Amino acid sequence: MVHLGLGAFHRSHQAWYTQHAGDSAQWGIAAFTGRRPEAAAVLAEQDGLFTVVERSGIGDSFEVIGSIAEAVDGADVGRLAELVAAPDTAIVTLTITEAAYAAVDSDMDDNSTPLARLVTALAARRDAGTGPLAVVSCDNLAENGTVARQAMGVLARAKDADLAAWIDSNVSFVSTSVDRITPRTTPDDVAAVAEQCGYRDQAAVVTEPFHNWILSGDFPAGRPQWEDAGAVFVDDIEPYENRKLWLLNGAHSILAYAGQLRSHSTVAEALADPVCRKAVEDFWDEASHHIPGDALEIPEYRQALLERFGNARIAHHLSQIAMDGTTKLRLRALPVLDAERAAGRTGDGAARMIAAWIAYLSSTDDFQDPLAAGIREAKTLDGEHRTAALLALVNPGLARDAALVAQIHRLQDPLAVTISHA
Ligand code: CS2
Repeated sequence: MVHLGLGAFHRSHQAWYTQHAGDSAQWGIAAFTGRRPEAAAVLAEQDGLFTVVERSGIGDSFEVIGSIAEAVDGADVGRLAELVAAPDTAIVTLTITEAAYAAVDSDMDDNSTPLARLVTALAARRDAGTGPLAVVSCDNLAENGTVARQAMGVLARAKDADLAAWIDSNVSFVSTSVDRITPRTTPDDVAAVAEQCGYRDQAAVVTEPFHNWILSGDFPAGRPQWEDAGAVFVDDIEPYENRKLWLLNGAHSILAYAGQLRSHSTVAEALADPVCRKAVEDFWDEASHHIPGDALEIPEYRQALLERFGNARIAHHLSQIAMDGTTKLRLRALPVLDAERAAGRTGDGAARMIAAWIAYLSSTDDFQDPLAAGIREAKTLDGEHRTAALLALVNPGLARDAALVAQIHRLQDPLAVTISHA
């Protein structure tokens, strides 16, 4: 397997699942870095080995994971092409961030983005004649396999029409819903492993005991028996994706923006604030109208989320979740807002997530977003003009809807949240 986006989440999720597959001895991962190229050297020095610390509310357990066979700087497109072209390679998994799927209209040949690099590597596989394989998106997007296929299609067509046709008939794009709360590793985490295990592990990763992986699609060149580790293969992934993206990730975004406005720094702290918790539950009530039926056990799922978010032994920093808001809100707030308004309701719960983002941006200049330049420009405006300009970055249609602009503007004042729900 080849992986793009070697970070904490890959280590606690796909690498962990592969280690726990019944046939794990037959598989190894060559993992390429994304935003943090230094991660490759750190892991390479440890022969790819690292510790997964499962941190529950009452204690830690430690396990060394050996499924990463090679860790490579993502800029090494030569090595990527060689490995993707190799006959033994069956799967390419992706954790490249939600924003990376939108960034496909940049210069196609410069190999600076993960998907452009993958197109180059797939050309090498076509030339080598090593046959079909699966590309498995593990980013928090609805229908992420389809989104990956479309983005790759745009890039491949710009490069060479034959390659686009080859990808169409040889690459299976698998959609997946992934879940395991895994904050970025901190020096304290490294120290905890040193103390408990007696060795220094710079690539250790702290995660919750919970893990979930739902997959839908074909693996023409085979796959590890991930079901042995709890992965579930389904025909229709959409309800699972929506449940996870809206209930978990949507709540995270509310907590990230409203929580920081109210001076909290972690998910557990924000959830313990009744104002933030009410905002989350209001949004969940709205979202639940649009997730089908009993099979998805929404009340149990919500209860489990409250417990997972409440695990204060995991310091999940709101600042990490807050980044890339324009992309995340499109996926987490807009579908619920649209569905609620189409049903003749206000959508205040979803609108409040967007309002909290705007209020948060108004309160800080320290944010990260693919549309940061546009955000800085919008912030030079005041009042409803600012609200409209920021909404336009999420979706231009929102900004043209005067009633919605006024609604979201009104919901921004965190005091308004307090007064209406206290
Ligand atoms: C979070 C996710 O940072 C974020 O946007 O919402 O990383 C979340 O922790 C994971 O999807 C949990 O599976």
